[in-house]
Amino acid sequence: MKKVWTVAAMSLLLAACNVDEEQETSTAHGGHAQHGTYYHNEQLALLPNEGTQPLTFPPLLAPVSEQGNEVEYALTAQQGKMTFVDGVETATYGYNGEFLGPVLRLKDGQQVTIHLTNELDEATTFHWHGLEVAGDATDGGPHAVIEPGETQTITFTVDQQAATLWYHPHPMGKTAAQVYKGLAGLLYIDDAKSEALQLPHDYGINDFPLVLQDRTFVDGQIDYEAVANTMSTLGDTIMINGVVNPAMTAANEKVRLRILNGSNAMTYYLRFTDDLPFSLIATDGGFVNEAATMTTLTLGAGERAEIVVDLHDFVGQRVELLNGDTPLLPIDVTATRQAMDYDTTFNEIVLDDTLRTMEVTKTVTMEGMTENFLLNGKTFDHERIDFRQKQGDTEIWEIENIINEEGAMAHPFHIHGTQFLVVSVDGEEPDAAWQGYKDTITVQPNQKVRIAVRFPEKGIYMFHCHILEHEDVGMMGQIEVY
Ligand SMILES: [Cu+2]
Repeated sequence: MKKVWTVAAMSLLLAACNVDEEQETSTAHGGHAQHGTYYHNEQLALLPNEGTQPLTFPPLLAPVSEQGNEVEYALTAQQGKMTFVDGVETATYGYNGEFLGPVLRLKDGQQVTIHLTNELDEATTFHWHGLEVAGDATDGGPHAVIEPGETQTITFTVDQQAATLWYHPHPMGKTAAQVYKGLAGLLYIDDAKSEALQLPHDYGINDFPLVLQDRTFVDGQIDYEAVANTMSTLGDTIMINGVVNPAMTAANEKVRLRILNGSNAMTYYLRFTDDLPFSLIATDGGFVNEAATMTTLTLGAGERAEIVVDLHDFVGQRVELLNGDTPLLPIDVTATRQAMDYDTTFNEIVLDDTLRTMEVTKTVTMEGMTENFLLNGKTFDHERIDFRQKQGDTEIWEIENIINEEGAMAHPFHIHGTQFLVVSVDGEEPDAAWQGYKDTITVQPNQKVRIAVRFPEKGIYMFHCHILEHEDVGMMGQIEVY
């Protein structure tokens, strides 16, 4: 048994407070918090979902043009209006709509052109989280600013395996507010293998996107400045795909849930009623080798997972997706389809001895809980290049979440422009949840994680904490890939 400081930041309604306590716990591997250790405080922040609104699914973005392998899209960041609270019009942001954005569905090998328009009153960027593209304006980091009224066009060739990625703004110091107001969308990559696999793939029928977010409404408004908390802006209200108090209906078959933690700061501890087992089939960057049966899954801010859950035995019943013990999403099961047998073998990821025994060449410490959020003891400087790495080379990075005088909390560590493999967690094999390609890992206090990182493209990329409040105050560094 190892002693770990368990410290979580919570905000309940508008009040925020720190909770410090020390607990005996075994080491949490692969982001799996043991029951009752890291999340009890965060859970307090979320009200149970009453399931009063039908869940909707974002539209699939239609291309502006498509010719053979070349496809062209247009995305506009704009202001909008929604009704979340009865009788109140809420000012929002959205992509090509009032709130959130459409699903952009690309295929491996496609030559893609996207016209990016900013119709907001403030500067923004369009970042493709998890997409392996050049680290220039294409990646959409804080350097790739698009001013109000401007349109910029990016082009790239999709060169990565099938995965559930996402897009969101990344302007320096403004990311948290813009995402909170509604700028986020899903980006699916399909490839020949994913199209051939036997898996639920009917969008909105048995293959459901779930964008998990939390908000605190102030007089019915999404007022980021009023609720912002540098430690972590945690809401009291769950919102899925932009729907407050959602409930969904599914047939009595195996359904696929593509889950994005699109929250600013919240970590979700996902499970189903009565600990119904489910299969993890994909992580951030693609399919896992073999479907992994589990009953709980931890998803920090920015992380994704694809799971398949079998609803065959629940006709006429309500199965609930939970966050710890709090209802997140009721699923009403109808008897309209039959459960099929699906593939359970997907990928051929090899974590060989070469990777396991390679020396660590880059180390990143993460620290901070209340005020000073630091990577390697520093805050972001756009004129400082923190690391350099050669295009195509694999290097072992060691990410450590250290405890300092402020305390400590879990930090989701994200690197742009790469899908990496977790080599070890505190010297041991990662759990199933971290055995696929990842671009974001939620590292617990005192945890040390080694990852094998390779950048297929060149440019300057960000690496940062994906708690957006921490990112905005500079818990971010830059790597130049040459
Ligand atoms: Cu952080």
